[in-house]
Amino acid sequence: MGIYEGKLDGSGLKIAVVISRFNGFITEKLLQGAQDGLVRHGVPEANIDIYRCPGAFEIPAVVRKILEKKKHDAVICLGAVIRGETPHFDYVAGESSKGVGQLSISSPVPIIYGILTTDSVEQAVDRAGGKSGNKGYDSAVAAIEMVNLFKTI
Ligand code: INI
Repeated sequence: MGIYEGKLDGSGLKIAVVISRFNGFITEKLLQGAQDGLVRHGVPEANIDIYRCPGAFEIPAVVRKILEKKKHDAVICLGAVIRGETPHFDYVAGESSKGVGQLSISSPVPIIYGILTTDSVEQAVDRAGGKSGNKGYDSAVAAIEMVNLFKTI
């Protein structure tokens, strides 16, 4: 019997972060959390590459280009899709999660889904450094764990 799990040691890892500008007052907080989580777990600041794109819809395409370059140990996706009065929410949230999900299954390196999909601005604020923590920080920790888990498989 073997039990395999990833250590939370980010030393030497090279991480790509894809962040969308839409709802930037939320996504910038997620980015701060992600940078904090990476650096606190040993990822050198110089090894973090940040890629900005317009909205969550564009995130999967950026991830695909990053994967082609084979330069990173993991890719973290950060975005905020907040439900409005229009059905746009469902399309954007659906396409971004489907796109990132599909890439993640076939990717040789872990891809982390740190895209908030919330019913209200308040719920997004809660998850971007508010009372429910910071999903960016959580995504950083998940990325490091997954990279190290992959190494054991
Ligand atoms: N993009 C988001 O990241 N979050 C949203 O809440 C959002 N809403 O609600 O419209 C959003 N739309 C823009 C979309 O991601 C694309 O950038 C745009 O459609 C251009 O392709």
